[in-house]
Amino acid sequence: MRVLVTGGAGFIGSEYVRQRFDADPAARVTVLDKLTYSGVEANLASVATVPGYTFVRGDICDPDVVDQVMAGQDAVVHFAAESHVDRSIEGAGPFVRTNVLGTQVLLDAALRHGVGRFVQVSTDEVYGSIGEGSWTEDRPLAPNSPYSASKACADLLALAHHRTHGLDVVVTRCTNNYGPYQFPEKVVPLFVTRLLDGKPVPLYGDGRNVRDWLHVSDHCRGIDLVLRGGRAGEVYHIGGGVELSNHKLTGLLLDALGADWDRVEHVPDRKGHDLRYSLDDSKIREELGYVPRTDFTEGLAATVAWYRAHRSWWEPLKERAERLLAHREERVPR
Ligand code: NAD
Ligand code: TDX
Repeated sequence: MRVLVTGGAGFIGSEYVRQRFDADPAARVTVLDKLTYSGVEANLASVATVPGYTFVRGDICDPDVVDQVMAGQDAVVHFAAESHVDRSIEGAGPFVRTNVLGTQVLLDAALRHGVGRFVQVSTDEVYGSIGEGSWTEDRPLAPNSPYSASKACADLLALAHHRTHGLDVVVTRCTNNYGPYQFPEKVVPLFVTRLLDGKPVPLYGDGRNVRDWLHVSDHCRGIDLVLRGGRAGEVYHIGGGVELSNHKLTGLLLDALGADWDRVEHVPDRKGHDLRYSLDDSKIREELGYVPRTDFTEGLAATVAWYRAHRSWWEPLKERAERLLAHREERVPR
């Protein structure tokens, strides 16, 4: 199967590509990535010389580039996106452009080239926030941030291409990922790298917001199951089954780094901050045999150890990651 992976130089996309070549060294994968601030070509260094691997630097919003790379592909796994909620609050433009327009450009090209399957990688955030219980795949979308609104829009466009044109589309929606190679703006790598640098960590609001944590390798195995066995036109949830408040997560990270609560700065809350996300993922478990394999305690310890051992990976990215933080600090004096 020839697969086009968009956003393959990012956190989750690069794990997917590495995993695919680990499973099948003869795999054929083309990565299309613009290398925005969060794209790091070195994330794919371990596969760079594999014969079936091709890297194309390009924008998913560019119809000419997309047309060229789409030719001859059997499937698309679409990760490319603007992915950080806080950045979408600062400005929604790039989110609408890449997440909505870019997805439409890809869908149109996939249709034109008769691509056999299109996997739209999405998020639990499209449902909004849930106080109790868990969302099933048929729940209405009610996104709250510009990021999640743009992802919801992309999901609907993808499903519309299935219903209108018969394009073989499947949508995956997952919970919060953690693991190696995550850009140090998201809460786990931001807190770990700041603690390693002896700096304070900014905990938003009262820290009671809850997220469900999914190891990136389990997420990518789930995506691959959906690529191969999911039913066209369907949505599949991929969960981690580990719900933690941000306060609890912060405590675990402080313990892992041997730091105390005096390193935590209680900062003003994120605007429109969703209280809790929770997915019911029994559909993928029952239909496709998905089971997350990574124990959270072990996965988090391994992730902390990875950041400890890979300072040369994250240090050059910190300036890009923290520019937003610095900008916010200027606006909201503490
Ligand atoms: P990331 O920010 O680490 O990676 C995004 C990648 O997309 C980067 O390599 C970037 O260069 C590329 N990209 C951005 N705009 C592009 C464009 N216009 N053209 C081509 N490439 C472009 O993000 P991630 O955390 O790896 O997320 C991947 C996908 O998974 C996204 O679609 C995101 O919405 C979704 N997702 C992420 C999480 C999470 O916890 N990280 C959870 C649920 C869903
Ligand atoms: O500095 C911080 N302090 C803090 O308290 C940051 C960056 C975050 N937080 C809180 C906000 C959230 O409740 O931690 C929680 C997790 O925040 P993020 O890492 O920014 O993730 P989240 O907003 O939950 O979104 C993530 O999961 C769903 C990804 O970034 C999305 O791409 C994905 O769709």
